[in-house]
Amino acid sequence: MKFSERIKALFKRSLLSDETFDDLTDLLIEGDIGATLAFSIADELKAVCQKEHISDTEIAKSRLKDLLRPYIVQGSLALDPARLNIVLILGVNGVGKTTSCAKLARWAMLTKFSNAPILAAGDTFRAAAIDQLKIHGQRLGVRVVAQQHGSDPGAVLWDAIDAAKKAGSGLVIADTAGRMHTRVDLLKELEKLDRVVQQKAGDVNYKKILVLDATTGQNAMRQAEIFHGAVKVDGVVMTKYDSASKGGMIISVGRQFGLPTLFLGIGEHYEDFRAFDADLYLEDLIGL
Ligand SMILES: Nc1nc2c(ncn2[C@@H]2O[C@H](COP(=O)(O)OP(=O)(O)OP(=O)(O)O)[C@@H](O)[C@H]2O)c(=O)[nH]1
Ligand SMILES: [Mg+2]
Repeated sequence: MKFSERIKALFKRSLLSDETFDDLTDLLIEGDIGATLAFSIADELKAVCQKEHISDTEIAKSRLKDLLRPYIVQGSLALDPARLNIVLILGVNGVGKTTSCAKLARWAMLTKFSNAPILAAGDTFRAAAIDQLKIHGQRLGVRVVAQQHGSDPGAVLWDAIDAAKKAGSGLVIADTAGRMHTRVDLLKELEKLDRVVQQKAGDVNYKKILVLDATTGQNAMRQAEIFHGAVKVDGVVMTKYDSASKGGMIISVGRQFGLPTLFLGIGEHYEDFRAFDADLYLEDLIGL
């Protein structure tokens, strides 16, 4: 059952008993909002309900929403129309990085931020990755800058930045290889790539987006900690929100690391991509 449906079911009980609040704690923990926050939110809600003599479960649910809202960090990508924007897409294997690159390129065209974004095939590690991005580029009518399999991702990025400057394109979206957050060598490589962009790119608006898969739950916390620790991430895309029964982990990530959520991936198609809206997310989560 979806998280929101379970919250709904919980509040369908006619009585707000101690058990209700205990069950709420469990449910919030299972929903990945983090144990500490789950306990404190359930306690606060109980206190509010007692103080205000709330017995109506709908009102209690709405108070729950009020209590959770401050913990949801919404952000925007903050692209700069006056400069070249470079967006580096990062994350562990298979979370949806390449798909998100393509979705983001489409989003940039749709919102008229850029009619000619450039995709950089920075995943030179996995054999099929370059072709995968090229196929997206063809479908979307977006130029893809790539080198051979096995080449240096920094060099690919540098090519893409060069091409964007020459073409007057305002936006480079760079795919990167999936790397497990437990592999120190791969993280070092990412730090190097980050330095290359910072040193070589000049006056650009440089953003790093971490892709987190909603179905991985609390493991996302560790991923955020390590990637953010390595290269200072600007925000998060939560993918596969459509296949997750919950999605509370962005609340923990926002609370723990101050990382805003920028977009939600809600399916496999290009259009299954939304700028993150904290209020809508909360309504969906709590099931209002
Ligand atoms: N349901 C759903 N599937 C998604 C979403 N985003 C990506 N996917 C799927 O997840 C799978 C992996 O996506 P990729 O974009 O290749 O992931 P990646 O992070 O680039 O993978 P690696 O390059 O191997 O690390 C594909 O089957 C995508 O269609 C999403 O928001 N919802
Ligand atoms: Mg990929």
